[in-house]
Amino acid sequence: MTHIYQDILNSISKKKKLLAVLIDPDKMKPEGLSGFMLKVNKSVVTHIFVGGSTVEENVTEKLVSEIKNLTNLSVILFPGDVSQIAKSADALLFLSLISGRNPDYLIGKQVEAVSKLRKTNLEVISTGYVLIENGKETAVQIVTATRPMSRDNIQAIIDTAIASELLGMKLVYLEAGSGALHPINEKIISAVKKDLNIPLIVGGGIRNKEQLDKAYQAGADLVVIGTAFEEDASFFNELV
Ligand code: 1GP
Repeated sequence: MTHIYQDILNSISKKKKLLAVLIDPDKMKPEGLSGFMLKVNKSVVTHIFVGGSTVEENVTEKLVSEIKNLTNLSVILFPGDVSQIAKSADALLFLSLISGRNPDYLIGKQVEAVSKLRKTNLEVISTGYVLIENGKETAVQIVTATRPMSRDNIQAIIDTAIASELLGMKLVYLEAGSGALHPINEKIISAVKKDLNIPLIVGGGIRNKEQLDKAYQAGADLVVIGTAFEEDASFFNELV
């Protein structure tokens, strides 16, 4: 069993900011993986997240084991569905979509996952997943049939994040959605961070160093970037 959560806490206590690259099994071409991973290994990326909203059965397991052969970084599942549980990964974000009111994504899928998790050694990290509107409809919203939270109602976002901490969750993930028009704004990040005592992940729509730095300055402990790396791998060099 890994100690990824403890390592995240240790990094935060040393004021080290963390960066995850998100690899979507539905989008990553097998022939492009080794070149992509070379760039990841040379970059400032600290974690690899694997997951997507619509991924075919069995694709994730194969991809994760190939990734593990190509890097020493921790691979953390960020699953859109139970079928994306892969035993060769190191850890799993056990997500509950607490911004929505769809029981399937609050607790149904989690119950379904347990029999699969029993057959793995994955470190399971419970995570309150908060989807916030970003200017366009996102895949998460469509697949989960939930509405994102309004970015204007910051108090409701804070209360949702704190509720997940009070429920005993270990991380909060503020999500604008993959390819979001507007990343989560600094006002929201800093307001949530001020009241929260567990690590804060921020992702969705971050496409340049300035946006990344703003997220860190506002209080994100770990930032997740997918699309910007997928579309232009030279983005890795920008982040030195
Ligand atoms: C999506 O937060 C992640 O779940 C990353 O989003 O692809 O927009 O970087 P991007």
